[in-house]
Amino acid sequence: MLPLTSGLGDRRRGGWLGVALALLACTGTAWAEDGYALWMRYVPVDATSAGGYRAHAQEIVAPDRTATQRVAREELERGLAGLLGVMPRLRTTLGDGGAFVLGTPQSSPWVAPFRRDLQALGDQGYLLRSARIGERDVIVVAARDDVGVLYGVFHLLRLMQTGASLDRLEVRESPAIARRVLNHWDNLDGYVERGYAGGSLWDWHTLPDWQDPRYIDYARANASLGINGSVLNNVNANALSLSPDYLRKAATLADVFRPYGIRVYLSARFSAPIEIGGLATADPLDPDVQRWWRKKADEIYALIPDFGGFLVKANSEGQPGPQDYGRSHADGANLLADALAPHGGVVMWRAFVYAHDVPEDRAKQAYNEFVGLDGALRRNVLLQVKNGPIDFQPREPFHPLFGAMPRTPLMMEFQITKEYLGFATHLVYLGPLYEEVLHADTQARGPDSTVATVIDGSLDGHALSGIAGVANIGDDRTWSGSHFDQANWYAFGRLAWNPRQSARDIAADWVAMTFSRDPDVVTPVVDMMMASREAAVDYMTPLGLHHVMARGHHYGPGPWVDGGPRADWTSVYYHRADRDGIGFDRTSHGSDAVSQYAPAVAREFDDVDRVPESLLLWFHHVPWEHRMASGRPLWDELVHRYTHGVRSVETMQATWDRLQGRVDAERHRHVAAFLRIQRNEAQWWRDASVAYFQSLNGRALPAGETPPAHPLAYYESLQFPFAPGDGR
Ligand code: GCW
Repeated sequence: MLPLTSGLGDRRRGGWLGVALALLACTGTAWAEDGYALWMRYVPVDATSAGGYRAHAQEIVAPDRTATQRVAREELERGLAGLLGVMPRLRTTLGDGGAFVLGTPQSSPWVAPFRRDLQALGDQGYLLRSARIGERDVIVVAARDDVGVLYGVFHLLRLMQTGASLDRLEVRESPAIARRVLNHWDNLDGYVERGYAGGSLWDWHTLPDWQDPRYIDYARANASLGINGSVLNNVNANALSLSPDYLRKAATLADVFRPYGIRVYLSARFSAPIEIGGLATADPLDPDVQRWWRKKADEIYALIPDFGGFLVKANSEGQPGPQDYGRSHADGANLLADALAPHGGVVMWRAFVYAHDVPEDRAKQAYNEFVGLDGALRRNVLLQVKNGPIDFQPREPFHPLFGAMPRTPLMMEFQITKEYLGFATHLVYLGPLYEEVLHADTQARGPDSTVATVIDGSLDGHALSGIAGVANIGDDRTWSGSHFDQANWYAFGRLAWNPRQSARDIAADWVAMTFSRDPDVVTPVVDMMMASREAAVDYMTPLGLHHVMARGHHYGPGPWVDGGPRADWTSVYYHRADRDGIGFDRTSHGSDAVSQYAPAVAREFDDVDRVPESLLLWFHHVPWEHRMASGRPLWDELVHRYTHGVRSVETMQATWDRLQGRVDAERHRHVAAFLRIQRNEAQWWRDASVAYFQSLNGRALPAGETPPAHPLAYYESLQFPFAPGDGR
């Protein structure tokens, strides 16, 4: 090991932090494993790997003229201090030891010779290569821009964190999707809608004067995944976010994030010209309104020169919008797009729209509203479409708009926060859900028209592309409210960079970095994660059921939910169960939602014998005796699935128990406690659902199945006025 003091004279910002970390690395993990460090723990690697890595770690040769260049080399320094316990010399010219060489052809003469190798890379892409420069064996982290170098450093650190060899290193990466964005549903009072990880990270009250150091760690974590945008405020927006005071606060966050390649965006309230502009209307065709938005955009860009743009929820769930003035969504989106265009900003207009007064199947409404607007939106508008046609349910078919608007860049909206998947307490790894949707084949232009090819712009030739995840981040020490929910932030980021990756591989990286590289930990934990989403589907909404949770806060089961302001906010609307059968008939004989898909997909979904059983009750209303692939009647299969979901959680508990001693005690205890909550809530879901459906069909439980612990009335009587995250 190099002496800890080596190269200190050449050290600038971040050096002392590195020294402290190196000391910690030498003394082992002396700090508490409370989850704060996320997947960037940088704990010492084993001696064999360390030997190989150290050969390169005598020097970091990197430019330090820009803020991004500095954070790239600081991160590498921090990582090496932790992983290897070494303090490489920081240099701007190549010395005589093994080195990591960072830079772009413009920023570093040592990288300039790789210019041609970089040509095929996209913006923010990077090259990692083991190379010889003169007599020196070096690892090159090269990119066309500074942010690419930063991303390359994080990739290099990941390789070391997961124990990969750096010999014959040749990695080329370019992001598939241009805008990789987190949507925070954070209100200005610090409350996070559908947030289960404490309050908002943004302390609007103390901004802009106080910049919580946590903002930097937030930016580091996102940059480590390639996330390059952050919408700071809730789509149920408050117009004050656009007032001068709040813009100055947002500008400060933008300043903090900028070195990490993260642009700030804001959710814009459509009626802001009235609320903070003093106008009498927000009509998009009104010249005063147009002028107001242009001036607002000018004001924003004067403060935030790289402002990303606006996210808008309009004419949805009570939010104001262009339809309030008899105008279309295109009129509304184009109004904002025209104001932002001179500055290079974009509008992310949400397709999550369903009307109050339309008796149409809710699953069809967004498509009906938007499909006719293809080609009518400005070039700087992205339509942000939820992964499925209803609302972030444990399982939905892909949204029929994907593939149906070839002239419009469609961006994906996933939910990372688990509003419908057990909040923060249930261990549900969302990688398989994201993967299932991204890899689904829309068949829109023939086979291999996957959702991924729609949103990365390749199917229809769009340069503008995007993907958003509704953040699960709050001020909880774990960031995400639980240790395992960090994996969902992580998987979102990795899939946003490359939607073709496998959720399993991503989980394996995450476990190795977050808990342990020991294969006896990685393998069982990855298996547990990979099975977890299906477990939740089974104990909550098996076989294509959806939207059967409790009203309002969505905590726990509520298949009996009926009445209230609108039918499509009830459960009975969606499951349509009665004495004879269950399921929503969306076939050509029913609501005909299937016809919104490309013909090959529509035919499959329309046919009760071909539709995947996992979506059976989404598309079909079938009798309780309907014969399933297992040979069981539907009712028996349904009960079997519910029970199987509970058993799967018990299997997760057993797996986790066996890992005691292999995972640090603090996090082990936390996860074990949450798994107990999940086990009990899985049983609650199963029992309440079985009791309810049995009350309708009067059927006996299949042999061997245990009756629900309580009568139906008990489950119906449960109230949770303080359940977290409720909309307000
Ligand atoms: O899933 C629903 C949530 C609302 C949310 C809405 C939306 C921000 O229950 O809380 O509002 O979706 O996506 O707009």
